[in-house]
Amino acid sequence: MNAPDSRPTFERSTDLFPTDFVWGVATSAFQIEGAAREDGKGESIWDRFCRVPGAIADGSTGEVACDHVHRLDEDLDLVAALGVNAYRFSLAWPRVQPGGRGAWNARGLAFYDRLVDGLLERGVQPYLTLNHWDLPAELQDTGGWASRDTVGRFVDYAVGVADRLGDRVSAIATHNEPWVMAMLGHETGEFAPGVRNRRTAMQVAHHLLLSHGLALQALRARGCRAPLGIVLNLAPVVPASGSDEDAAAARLEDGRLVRWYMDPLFGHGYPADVRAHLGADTPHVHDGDLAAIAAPMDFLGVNYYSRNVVGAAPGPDRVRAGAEFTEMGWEVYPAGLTDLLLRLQRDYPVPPLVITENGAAFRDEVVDGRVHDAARVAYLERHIGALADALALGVPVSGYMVWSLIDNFEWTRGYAKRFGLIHVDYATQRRTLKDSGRWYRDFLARQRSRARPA
Ligand code: IFM
Repeated sequence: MNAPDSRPTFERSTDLFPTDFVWGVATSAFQIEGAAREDGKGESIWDRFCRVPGAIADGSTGEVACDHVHRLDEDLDLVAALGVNAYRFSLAWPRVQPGGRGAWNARGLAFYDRLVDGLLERGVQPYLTLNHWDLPAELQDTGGWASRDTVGRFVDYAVGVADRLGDRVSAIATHNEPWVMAMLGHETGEFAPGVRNRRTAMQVAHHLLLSHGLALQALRARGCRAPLGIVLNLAPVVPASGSDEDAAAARLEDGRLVRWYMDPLFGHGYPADVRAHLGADTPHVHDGDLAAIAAPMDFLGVNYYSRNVVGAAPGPDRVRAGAEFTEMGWEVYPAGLTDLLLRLQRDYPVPPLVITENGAAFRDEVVDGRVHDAARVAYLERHIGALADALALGVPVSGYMVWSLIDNFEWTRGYAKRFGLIHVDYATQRRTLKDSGRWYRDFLARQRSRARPA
């Protein structure tokens, strides 16, 4: 009989991860790069939006951010030192094609050549995202994502990038979180470009999905061999009480957040209940659009932070009494990741799933050269444990990436919210590995040691 395994549950459950599991960290261009007006880069809608008085909580911008463009080698060394085997980053479209159409910027493309080659030299797989929100401002001037013309511009951009980098990257995601771009950018107007119109928001969501599907078709026709997919922000949506009203509100919110994207991506078209709710705000869909959106994907990226608790009327909910919250005000709810993954597998013929973002903002301070972010360590450990649970139940998950490699520009919250495994002192640009970064590094080393023959 084998001796009982006396290791802690977390260690035992993480034995489940296959030795070729993709472990990574993630960032996005606008949030870290800086160099906003250098080397021929064009203006993005976020460059513009940051100048709107009151738009960003601390009045900050992405002009310098983590100064990543000037510190590329140092930052890639930090990626490698964590022992990850993948790094997810995005291209700033206006850095490589300043106006969003026509001429390409050789210096911008050269930067991403260096980034991709630098990862490969360090044994790290590049996971490329084409659009993490920073649309060229010139395209906004001609209607932005509300205009069907932008769909074609995006497909051209995707083909140009894939022609240049596609042979060296391990994955290409078209868009990051279309829900955010559509709803926060065009319904509530909290995010760039700051439009407040539900009809426009739903048309934007449709154009994002359409451009995703057409880009996949175009890249495959071009012979691009990198696995292709999209990244969605998803969450289990839970009613705030047992009332019928709250159940109906949660069902509708699930429709707007999850089914509005998942259903058409997997060939079911837009959900009827949400279309009925939207009425005249339902987007205009051309013949053939839904077939294009349903182009088969090689992977689906899932960004998970928390569950959504939804009630028919605003007010406190009992569901989360006693819960722990991050600095973003998001509930720490690891079981939601297991629930979500099981639900995706149950309801859709999903391709391999990659957790493309998971992480938390906490109030971090450097004390004697260390950042003791025990709450983030606990968050990561519990979520990786929840992922192991999903794996044990047979969900096809092939990767997990922490958001984020490094503290960065947290959109309308400015620099005050810190998600990094690495702390940034923005006055000096000094990087300090947090305890969570040490923890992840050591966890990954243990994962690697399992891969070696005994
Ligand atoms: O920082 C963002 C990221 O850009 C997209 N997903 C959520 C993160 C935390 O808010």
